[in-house]
Amino acid sequence: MAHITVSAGDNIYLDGTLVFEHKVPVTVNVNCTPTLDENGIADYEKVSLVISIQNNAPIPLEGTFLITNIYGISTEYKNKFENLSIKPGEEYNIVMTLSSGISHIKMDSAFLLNDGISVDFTNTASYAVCYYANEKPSIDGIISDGEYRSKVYLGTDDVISVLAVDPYQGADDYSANLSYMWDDENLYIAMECIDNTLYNKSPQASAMWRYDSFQFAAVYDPEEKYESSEMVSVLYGMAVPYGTNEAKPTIDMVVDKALKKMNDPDSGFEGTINRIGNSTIYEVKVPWQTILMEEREVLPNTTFKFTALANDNDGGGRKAVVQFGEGIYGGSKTTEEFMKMYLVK
Ligand SMILES: [Ca+2]
Ligand SMILES: [Ca+2]
Repeated sequence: MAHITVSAGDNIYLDGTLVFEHKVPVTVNVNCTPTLDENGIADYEKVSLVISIQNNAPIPLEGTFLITNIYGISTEYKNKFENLSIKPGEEYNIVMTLSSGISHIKMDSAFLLNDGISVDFTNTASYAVCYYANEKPSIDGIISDGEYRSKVYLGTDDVISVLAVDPYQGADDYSANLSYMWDDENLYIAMECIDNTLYNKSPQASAMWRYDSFQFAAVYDPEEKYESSEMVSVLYGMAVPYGTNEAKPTIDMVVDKALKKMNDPDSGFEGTINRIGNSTIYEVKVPWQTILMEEREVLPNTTFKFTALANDNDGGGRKAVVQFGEGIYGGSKTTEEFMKMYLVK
């Protein structure tokens, strides 16, 4: 609010109060959750996509909700919801049941109010299930058939997973398959990167992100009690130890809030970097002790926040990344953008 007076000498041309008002009368939220069966047991193979349209205005919200695009799902869906009338302070939910295989979803939508105003929205949501390792994988840089129970392809058809700088030439240039599992002691991750040119010899550990390398960050916080900056974040790749000429697999701690340092020789961390044909495979065993910030058990049917990213350099600097969840590339290092993974036994 501002009081404005316009005058010249004794003449007053304007003397009044100007009120600037900005109100978004409608908000849209998108979430993915496992579907509950009739006994209230979560079915992790069936995902519910819940779109909540909230009326924040003091008067009823009337109009049409239009979904213009949903990236990341293959299910047919209804995209036009006409004659909606949402009471003040209330919300209208659209629920879609999707098959599994969902990881990132991006939705563009609009609410067309009956008075002619249109409000546009872009929302993202994620869904991931990390299955229990009934048999421990071997950390050998080879991903055998059936070795991992949870897998996701991070490729060019996904609007969120590939961030490329020109000249990016598609899936053979850079894309990835991420595999993961958990058990009572460890988290297991294998990132297979399809990369036409290997360029991974970093002169020092902290610069590995500029070369072909792998990064991940995690926090076990099912109660959501930690700050968004509290996590463990690491960089894994090939770096040349000081005073030598040969690059070797190296782990560099970027953010470390855990009970035990992952790069301590006795932490229990194991990692392998392997090159097979046009693929580079990063396979790691990460003890929960190097992620947990306090002594506690990691339990099934809880959530775990995780993000992984692989960097591509083909000789001219960092040119592409593939990511699973967000929060590393943008440099924000906030757990709010991580994947919320359901730990399932
Ligand atoms: Ca293996
Ligand atoms: Ca490369």
